[in-house]
Amino acid sequence: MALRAVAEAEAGKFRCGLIAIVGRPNVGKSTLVNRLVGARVTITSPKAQTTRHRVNGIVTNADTQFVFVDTPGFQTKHRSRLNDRMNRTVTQSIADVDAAILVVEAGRTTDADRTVIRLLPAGTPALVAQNKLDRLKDRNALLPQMAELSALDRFAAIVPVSAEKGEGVQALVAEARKLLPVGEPLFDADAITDRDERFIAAEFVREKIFRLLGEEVPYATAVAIERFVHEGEMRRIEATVYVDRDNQRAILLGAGGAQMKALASAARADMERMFGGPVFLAVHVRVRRGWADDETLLARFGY
Ligand SMILES: Nc1nc2c(ncn2[C@@H]2O[C@H](COP(=O)(O)OP(=O)(O)OP(=O)(O)O)[C@@H](O)[C@H]2O)c(=O)[nH]1
Ligand SMILES: [Mg+2]
Repeated sequence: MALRAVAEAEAGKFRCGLIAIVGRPNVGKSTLVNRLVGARVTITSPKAQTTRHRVNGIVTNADTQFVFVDTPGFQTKHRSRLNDRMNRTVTQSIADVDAAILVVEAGRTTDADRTVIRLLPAGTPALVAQNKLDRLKDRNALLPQMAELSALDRFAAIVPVSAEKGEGVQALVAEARKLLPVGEPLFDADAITDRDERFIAAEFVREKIFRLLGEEVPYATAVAIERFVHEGEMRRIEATVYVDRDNQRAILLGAGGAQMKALASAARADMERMFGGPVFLAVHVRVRRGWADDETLLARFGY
């Protein structure tokens, strides 16, 4: 069948597929996934390297199921086994998807972006989202970036968006649909993520650490859920935050435990909203020197 005939025959059919969201750290990949899904399924913060896992955000409508695969920002500096794992998560994620969306910062292409472009498998159709459009004072600044990216002859479309404000996101979704194969849904129509409450609970704690603490401590922490039980309507959750050194433990706790109290209370509020019921949350802090290079601990954190 000629290509046009195939396209026409498939036009009205249900489509479903995985779309990896990739890019350098901090360009807004997770914010975009949350915007696409309409819920906070993956954590975000102003700091680079917030995302450490692959997380699916699922959107189902009358004719399509989109499985958006959030990935860690691709690192160009390898300093630990954790960083190696995060990069491996990116390369593995893009190896088994139907399409990819490269997220760049609107108007600014860097060498780190170019490195990510080289990682995209040749046969995988891809789009570019020029994100943070709301920050651009002059939209003409989009043009040189569009020219550079379209000259690569690699992308089916280049779409300016603001993940934060929502502008352009519907246009991106329309382009993304065109890249998906005809097929039955992989997840239930009401699913928004493939991750369970235990994972989400740990991530909400980690998000608060990234948002509330300075430049050092977030990168020295990992979170494990020790206990997650239902008691009637209530979820009783015990989390342990691992840090690398004693002084980081002190910073995390804060004077009289005030920092930890604020952190746990913000994480608990998010969990209650997401899980739709009361949560009792206890957070402990433990020092484990060198955890980011310790295979056993990394496995325990799911990295
Ligand atoms: N102004 C503006 N800020 C945005 C937009 N999208 C994301 N941000 C901000 O950019 C920062 C990084 O967002 P994330 O979604 O965590 O970025 P990421 O690419 O997932 O980062 P990593 O997981 O660390 O690789 C956050 O402070 C977001 O609020 C946008 O469209 N406009
Ligand atoms: Mg992220």
